[in-house]
Amino acid sequence: MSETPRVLALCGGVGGAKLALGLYRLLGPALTLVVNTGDDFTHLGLRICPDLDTVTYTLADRVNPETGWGRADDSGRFMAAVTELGGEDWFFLGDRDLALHVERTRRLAAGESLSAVTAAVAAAFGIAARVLPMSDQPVATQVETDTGILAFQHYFVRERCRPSLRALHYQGAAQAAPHPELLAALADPALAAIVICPSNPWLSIDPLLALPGVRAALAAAPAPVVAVSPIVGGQALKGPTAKIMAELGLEVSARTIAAHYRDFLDCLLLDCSDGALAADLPGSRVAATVMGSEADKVALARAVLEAARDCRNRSG
Ligand code: FO1
Repeated sequence: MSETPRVLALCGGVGGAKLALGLYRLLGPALTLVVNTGDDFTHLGLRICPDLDTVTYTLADRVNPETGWGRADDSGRFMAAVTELGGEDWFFLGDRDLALHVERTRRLAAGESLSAVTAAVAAAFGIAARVLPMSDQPVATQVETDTGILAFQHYFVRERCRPSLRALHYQGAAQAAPHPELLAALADPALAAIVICPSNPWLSIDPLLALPGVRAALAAAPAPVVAVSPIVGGQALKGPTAKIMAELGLEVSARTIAAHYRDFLDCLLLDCSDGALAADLPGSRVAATVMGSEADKVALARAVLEAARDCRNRSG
């Protein structure tokens, strides 16, 4: 029996994790996920890695289905006690979720790498795919706004993305080493596909692309690069993507996503509602990209893998 060819996917939090789950259902251990850590921060003395946790909880069937982040069946007794003490309660940490932050903080303080901690958590939850932080060194996304520079979670959660965004900075990215397995996978001639999940390109994918050598390695990768547009029918399904694009002076369109990834992109999957754009975007194709049900996630994952196979066949 032939082995399932390996696939690498780059992803952020909630939106990206949906496609990650679809890919995982089809590929199991043949999937490697490299996850944005630009949103990570230290809060209440704990190291919090929201995108890694969202992906991990999603693959482990433990994610809160209402929010898409945090744990299912969680409670808020710790948070209520923080509020009672007049503490910082703007970032919700569920009681069961808290265990992961405490355990990660303890292991990091004992000298373990973020990769090792992430792998241990994935193993404890029975996840067969590789889940990797983009780097073991800290990178902190900073948001330059009309009211000053804000740390990512202060902008995203505390200020609910209200300040107008002017620019993004990925502090520490130039000094951080990309995860060695990311560079190895990008150079692997046997890799079947590189998938860019429908995460926010500026908030979730650009921190990864800011790591030394990643853009060049993507451009030189033997495997086809397939991205799924997070813009559907000229709008973001959820989250601040459309607002951010408008504030950066960009057209809110899948066309802008294609332009953003043009250095390395082989195929952009557009939603059916954006089918009219396909004629202007060479290499693009149309799929149902709105992922309500698990069947939708698997169907989109299948469309992504088919697109990659067609790219490989075309290039010989
Ligand atoms: N998002 C919110 O909008 N409000 C929260 O209080 C919040 C808490 C939180 C706790 C743990 C975690 O893993 C994620 C959490 N998120 C929360 C989501 C997170 O801020 C964002 O979704 C990502 O950083 C963006 O991808």
